[in-house]
Amino acid sequence: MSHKQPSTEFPLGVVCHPGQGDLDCLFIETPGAQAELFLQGAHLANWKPRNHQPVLWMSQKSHYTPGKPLRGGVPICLPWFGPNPDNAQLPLHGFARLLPWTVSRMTQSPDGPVTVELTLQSDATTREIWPHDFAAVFSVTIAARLTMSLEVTNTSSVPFTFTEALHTYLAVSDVRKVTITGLEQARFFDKAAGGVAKPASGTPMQITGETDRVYLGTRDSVTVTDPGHNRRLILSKAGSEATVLWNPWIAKAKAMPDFGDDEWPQMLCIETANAMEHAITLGPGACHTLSAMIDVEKLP
Ligand code: TA6
Repeated sequence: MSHKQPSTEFPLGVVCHPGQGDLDCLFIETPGAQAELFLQGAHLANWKPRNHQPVLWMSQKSHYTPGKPLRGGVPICLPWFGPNPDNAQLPLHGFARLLPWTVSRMTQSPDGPVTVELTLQSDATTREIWPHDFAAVFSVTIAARLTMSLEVTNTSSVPFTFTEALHTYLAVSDVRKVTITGLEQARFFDKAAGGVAKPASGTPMQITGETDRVYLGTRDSVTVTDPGHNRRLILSKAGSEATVLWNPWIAKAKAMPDFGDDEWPQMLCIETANAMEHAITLGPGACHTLSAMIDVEKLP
């Protein structure tokens, strides 16, 4: 594990040791929150702000196996979201979530929040799958507010195009009883309905069946009001033009080996993305940053 260790000192409250499945994991405790961050995929698997229940959902059936995606938390979809547009045999949501990332920096601000930066760079393995040179940096600040950013730089001499998402799995008391606001004015691509473009609904959203939507042209924050957990989750973002909403419901949950049959009511994915018509093209040396923030408020 030594090659993955940062050259800097570990901030107070951060330890690195094998997590589930013996995968290298940073366990982070700050005055405002606790978190678990796996080096494989730079995968945030837990964020629990002090005095709140965990905000991220992890499946009890998740794999914790080198080279297999974790089910839950915040998978990083990169350099493509969903199926690869040119080759359906390539891994869904790209390879970034399957590879070990390197801790490149850890800092602590005087009032306690810890920021960890992990890096993934193109190499012979990634070039075989995706013939471009890039550097990706995932930065996460663990505090009462969760702040994540994904910076992608084109380190080659020709332009490339990519799509991406922070595929955030939120823990909810019962997905049928939460209300989602902030997407009312956005048109969307409805994958659960077979892949059709639909106009903005104009109303807050409630989940009543399998849901798999890519909302387009979205910059506003999204709020999930969850009376069962007595809280509101507010997801804001920057550098992102798409928001994905996903719940597999009954049949799809059963079909996934790494997803418990009865777990679907307890999760809701709200993903900060650049996908479909919002794919990003970067010229040589250019970079793009997508950021996502989560705040938790108790209901009055
Ligand atoms: O973001 C929604 C989605 O693209 C769905 O279509 C669904 O398949 C999900 O991601 C999970 O993908 P995964 O590869 O992690 O099973």
